[in-house]
Formats: sequence, C-alpha cells, structure tokens
Amino acid sequence: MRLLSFIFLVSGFCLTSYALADNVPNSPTGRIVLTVSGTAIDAGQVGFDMAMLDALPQHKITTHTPWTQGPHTYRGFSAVDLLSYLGSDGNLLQVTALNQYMTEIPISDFIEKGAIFATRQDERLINVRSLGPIMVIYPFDQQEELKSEKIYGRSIWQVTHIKSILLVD
Ligand SMILES: Nc1nc2c(c(=O)[nH]1)N[C@H]1C(S)=C(S)[C@@H](COP(=O)(O)O)O[C@H]1N2
Ligand SMILES: [Mo]
Repeated sequence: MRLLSFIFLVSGFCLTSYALADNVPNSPTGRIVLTVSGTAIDAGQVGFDMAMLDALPQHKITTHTPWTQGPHTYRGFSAVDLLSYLGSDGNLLQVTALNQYMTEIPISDFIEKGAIFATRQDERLINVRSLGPIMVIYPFDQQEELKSEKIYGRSIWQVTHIKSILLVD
C-alpha cells in the first residue's frame, strides 16, 4: 500500500514536470531577451523570448526597492522553474547584466528568500531605461533582513545572461 502511494506520488510529480516543460515553447519566435548556459544544459546555450519566460510558473512580489519610486508589483519566474525546465542541476547562478555587471546568486535565494526574475512591473513589460527587461527582485518589504549590502549586490537589473553552476563542497 505504501509502495502504491509512492508510485502515485512519483508519477504525479513526473507528469507535472513534463506538463510544465511541454507548456514552454521549444524555441523562441520573438526577440531573445535572455540566454542561459551551464551545468547539464546539453544545447550549450538556450535563448528565451518573452513568450517562453511567460510560460514558466509566475510569481508576484509587491515591494519598494532602493532603485525605484514607490511600491510596485513585480511578476516573473523563479530560477528553480527555469533550471528544472532546462534539466540543469546547478545550485548557483552567475547572472550578467547589459553593463557587464555580474553577480552570483545561490538557488536557495529563490526558495528560502522568495527572490524572482521579474519581467513585469505593475503588469507592464519593463524597458531597459526602467532597468528591464529582467530584474532580480527580493521581497524587501516583507523581510527586513534582506535590506543588506549582500542582497543589494545580488539585485541585478538589465539581466541578459544566466550561467548555472553546480558547486560541490
Ligand atoms: N545591472 C546592474 N545591476 C546592479 C549593479 C550594476 O552595476 N548593474 N550594481 C549592483 C550593486 S553592487 C548594488 S549595491 C546595487 C545598487 O547599486 P547602485 O548603488 O548603483 O544603486 O545594484 C546592483 N545591481
Ligand atoms: Mo554593491
């Protein structure tokens, strides 16, 4: 009986992840806004247009940030879903911006600290002038301890490339 429920659980999980991957278009048709490379990504580098990023599960954060006026509602995807779609087993991201600024973000920030890659601000696409098209947002208003230089340094905007790395200790 216990084995049977285990099998149900596992097959349920597989179906869910398959459905998720199946949901995301295989290749971009629009402008590529993000490239992703790294551990266990056989294709080398994968390009994403906005439609592909929108097909990942969406998460919302309403918060102030040190770089924007007033509270805004940010919507976007989690690194966890991005890596699971790509089949990458990385636990650390090297994230690069348009201005070549680079920062490292542990995957645990997307699970424990609730960080997201935001592609919308108040349901609108974010243009480069407004620090888009993709910015890393933490729920600063919800967790005081996020207001630190360490987390500000990880709050990268104008994101263009993500490299997934598997750190083993
Ligand atoms: N695209 C991009 N994001 C970035 C940076 C940058 O130079 N470019 N600087 C980072 C650092 S080191 C900090 S502390 C915060 C705040 O940067 P600011 O002091 O220029 O506002 O943004 C982070 N995000
Ligand atoms: Mo910084």
